[in-house]
Amino acid sequence: MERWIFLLVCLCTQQVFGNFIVKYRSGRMQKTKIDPRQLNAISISTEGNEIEYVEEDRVLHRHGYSNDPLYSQQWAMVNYLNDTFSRAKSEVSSGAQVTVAVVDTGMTNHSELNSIVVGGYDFISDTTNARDGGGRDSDATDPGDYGDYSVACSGNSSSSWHGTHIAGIIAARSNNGVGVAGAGTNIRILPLRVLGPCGGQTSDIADAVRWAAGGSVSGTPSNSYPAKVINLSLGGKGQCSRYMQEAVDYANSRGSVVVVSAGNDGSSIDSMDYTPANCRGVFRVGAVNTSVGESNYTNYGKIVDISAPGDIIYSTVNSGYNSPSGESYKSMSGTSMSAGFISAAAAMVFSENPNLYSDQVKDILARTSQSFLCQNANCSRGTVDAFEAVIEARSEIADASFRYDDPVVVGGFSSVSTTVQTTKGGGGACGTIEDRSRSQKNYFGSFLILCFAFILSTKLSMKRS
Ligand SMILES: [Ca+2]
Ligand SMILES: [Ca+2]
Repeated sequence: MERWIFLLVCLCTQQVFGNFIVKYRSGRMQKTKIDPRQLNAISISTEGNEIEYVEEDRVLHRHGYSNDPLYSQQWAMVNYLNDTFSRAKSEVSSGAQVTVAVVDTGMTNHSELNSIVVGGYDFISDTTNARDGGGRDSDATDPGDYGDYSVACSGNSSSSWHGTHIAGIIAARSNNGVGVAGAGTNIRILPLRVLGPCGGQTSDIADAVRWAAGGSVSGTPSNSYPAKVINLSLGGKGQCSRYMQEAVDYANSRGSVVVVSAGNDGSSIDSMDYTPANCRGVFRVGAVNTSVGESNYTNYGKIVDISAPGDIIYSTVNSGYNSPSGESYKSMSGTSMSAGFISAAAAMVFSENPNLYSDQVKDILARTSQSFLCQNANCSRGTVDAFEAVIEARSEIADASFRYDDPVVVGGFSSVSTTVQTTKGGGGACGTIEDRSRSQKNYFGSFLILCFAFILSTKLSMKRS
């Protein structure tokens, strides 16, 4: 008897689940939840007003959802600030193309990136650290930053594929039925190789920044793809080098935003010299975790401009342990990843409004950022809201005289030095503190184990009862 009542309730409620559009010949439209089987009743009740057609009142969703199979694991796309990056991508879908320079370990062959990679250059001067048989050249391919007998300075036994990971965060192809979705769109990636197994020399990194912005560097051909955004997910302790400061100043004068990760020491960089985050005119990025709270490893301080997702970020890599092999995916954590998200957001602001000056772009990103749970007294100004930034950019009028309120000024938190430094840490790519390589298979394995444990516990409890 109870089962029949349940079935009856189901049938009754089923009738009101659908929404329908009833269009009358008179032109009138009526919304109804009435089951189509009762349409005769409607027709009669409207006193002969003839129905032209009836159709389901379908619910449509905004664009920005993804058919990329790893998308559900990209919390920074799916769960962060009401999927702000996906919404921003929808807003700028018809915007201008923007070049983002990824100054990092170089690039590997990857179907999620190949079609958007342009130009590129290898700026590593030291032939041992270069691991490609020579110094600077036009091939930005990442041969791997693993440590071995020839380069004992590396702390990594395996290669990080850090540059490929950052590029994927910024702009991996979306809705192509493969892998992940990048945080940005309308982006071309200019890969510039500066980090080898032993990190990278400041002189090489600074030259890459200058060249990325369209400047000339002795011994290199001109750059056909000047970058509006330059991503530096790297750093090391020390004062801002004068040579680096000159390169950053030049990039800013050409209208480029230089995005720099704040580092992963869990320390205040107001009191600890950490570079190039302490250089004047860079845009410094800290990390937030999956709960949109300050990540426990992130550097912080008044000089940190903005925060972005940094924990467990899925992106493109290579499957090779040492040398490149096939394309792959894995998650990494760190302010390096956060910088990638800011570069994507900055690129989309430029895409929406290509006339804006770099100081305006930084200001828009900082101004539209959202508050987050801060463990320390001096967190960044907020965590990035890419959608709000893009909307704000739409109505902003280009202003060459506008100056972003940079917390690092001449004679401020740091001074410049003439020492050329080697930036080391984390296997060359400082900013990555964690490497949680998990294949889909591993997730499926964990799922099976959980299911098995659940069934077992259910059977055990059933036996007891
Ligand atoms: Ca080389
Ligand atoms: Ca994809």
